[in-house]
Amino acid sequence: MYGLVNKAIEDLICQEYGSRVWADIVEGAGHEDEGFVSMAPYPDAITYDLVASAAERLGAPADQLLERFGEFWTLYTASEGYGGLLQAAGRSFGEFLNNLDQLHSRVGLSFPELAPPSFACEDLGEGRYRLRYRSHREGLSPMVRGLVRGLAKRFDLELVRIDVEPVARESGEESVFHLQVRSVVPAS
Ligand code: 1MF
Repeated sequence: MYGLVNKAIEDLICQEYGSRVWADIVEGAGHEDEGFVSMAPYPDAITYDLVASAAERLGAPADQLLERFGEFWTLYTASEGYGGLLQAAGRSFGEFLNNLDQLHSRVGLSFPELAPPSFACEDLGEGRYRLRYRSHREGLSPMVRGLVRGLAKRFDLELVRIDVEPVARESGEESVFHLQVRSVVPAS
C-alpha cells in the first residue's frame, strides 16, 4: 500500500499514545523506522505487521485498531491534501460511497500501484443502504466499518446500524454491509 497509509497509522498512534510507543511498534514489527514516504508503494506485509505489532503493544484486538484507523483515515486524508478529492467524491453519504471507485481510479492514474477495493452502494431509502465491498486484500473489513463511521460523521449522520455479511471468495475479501444512518444536529 502507498506510504500514505503507513503514515496515517503513525499519525494516529503518535497522536493518541506518543512517538515512543510508535517507535516500539515499529521495532516490534521488525522494520527499520525509515520514515514512510506517502507517494512510495510499500509491501502490504509492512502495514499488516504494523497493525499486529500495535495490537500486541497496546493490548487491543487488531480488528478494533483497524476500525479506529478507518475512522481516522477520513479525517487524516481530508487534512493531508486530499480535501478536494474527498469533496469531489460527493455531497452526500450514499453519493460518496458510490463514487469511491471513481475516486480511486483518479488516484490510480498517477499512482499505478494503487490496488483499490471496489464499493457499490444501493440507497434503500429511509437512511438504509446496502454497501458491497470487494478487495484484493484480506482482513480489512473492520477498517471499512471505521471508514463508514467516519464518512457518516463527515455528513453529520449517526451510524445507527452496521451489520456485516461476509461473502465467500477464493481470494481477497468480499462483504455486504447493511447500514442505517440518521441525521444529527451538527456540533457547533
Ligand atoms: O492500494 C493502495 O495503496 C490503497 C491505499 C489506500 C488503496 C486504497 C486506499 C484507500 N482505502 C483504504 C482501505 C483499503 C482497504 C482495501 O484495500 O481493501 C480507503 C477507501 C475509502 C473508503 C471510504 C471513505 C474514504 C476512502 O478513502 C478516500 C481516499 C482514498 C485514497 C486516497 C485518499 C483518500 C489516496 C490518495 C493518495 C495515495 C493513495 C491513496 O497515494 C499518494 C498519491 C500522491 C501522494 C501521496 C500519496
